[in-house]
Amino acid sequence: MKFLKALAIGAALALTVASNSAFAETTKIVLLVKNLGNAFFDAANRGAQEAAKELGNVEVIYTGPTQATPEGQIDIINSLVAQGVNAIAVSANDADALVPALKKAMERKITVISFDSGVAKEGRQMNLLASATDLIGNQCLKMASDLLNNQKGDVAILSATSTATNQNAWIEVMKRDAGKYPNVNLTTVVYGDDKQDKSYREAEGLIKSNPNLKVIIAPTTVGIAAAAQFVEDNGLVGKVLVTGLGLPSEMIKHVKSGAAPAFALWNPIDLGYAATTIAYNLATGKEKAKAGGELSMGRLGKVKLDDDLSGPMAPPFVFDAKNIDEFAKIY
Ligand code: RAM
Repeated sequence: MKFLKALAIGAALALTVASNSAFAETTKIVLLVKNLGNAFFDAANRGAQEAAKELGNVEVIYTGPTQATPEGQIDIINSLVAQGVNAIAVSANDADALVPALKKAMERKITVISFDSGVAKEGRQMNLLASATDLIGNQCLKMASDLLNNQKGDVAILSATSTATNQNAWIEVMKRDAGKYPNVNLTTVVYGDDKQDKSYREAEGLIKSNPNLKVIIAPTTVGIAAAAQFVEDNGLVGKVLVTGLGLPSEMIKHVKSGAAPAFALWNPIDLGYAATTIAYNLATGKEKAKAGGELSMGRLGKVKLDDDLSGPMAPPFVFDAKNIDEFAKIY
């Protein structure tokens, strides 16, 4: 009898220990970025690691392909599904191509969200936008218009990859709203694939093929720095001006040289922090993504979701000679 009682107590104890340890299990959240070697995503990872520390018992796995291709991301998603993780937060190289692999992940109870560059609705539980798409597109047009200084001029776009969800959405807005900035004559769009060398050569191509080109808008941190470098290397400062979306730490020298007097961005550290916090809350069942609902972004407040289950963070912020020293130290 005594023995049986001891056995029962032992079993009960084992159960408690098991359920406690299951509760204390580490939540594995993957930050799957467009490509590695991009300082913008390295900054987002800093925010993701900060969120992991704050949440406790969270491991953030920072990964991505070496080239910004959907194929590279699909291979990684498939291996993450096989290995078993709790959540994937992806910045997509293609809105649709990733959907089948991500659907498989969700069938295996892996939480999937997109951030920065979105996935189509059926391939994720929510999409975190750095900023409202209309605001970003119009900010780029306004900076180009201001740089033209009341003169009419040709303006070309140097983008990232041709399938990037975020850049394509911003370019669509720029094409739609260019008429609101009458001195901006939008000419062409080229793609540097978020590679420094290809972006540099594409900037060269734009300038050589159009002697009247006045401004290059590069809505990518890789493209804008490469274009400004080309302008500087070829003594074209003042003749062709560069603007778009850049990382202050990479752009400080180009602001100082005058190649890129003003550009915009949001805080990439906050973006990674928010994506990780949202992924954690969804993966642990603390929150659910609903159209018209809100999700917590920890120290950053809440994001409101639209019918597409997408929601924007803060408006873009403009950097120029007045504030670049301060921000280049941070990201
Ligand atoms: C590049 C990437 C990223 C984009 C920034 C502005 O680093 O393309 O997706 O948000 O630029």
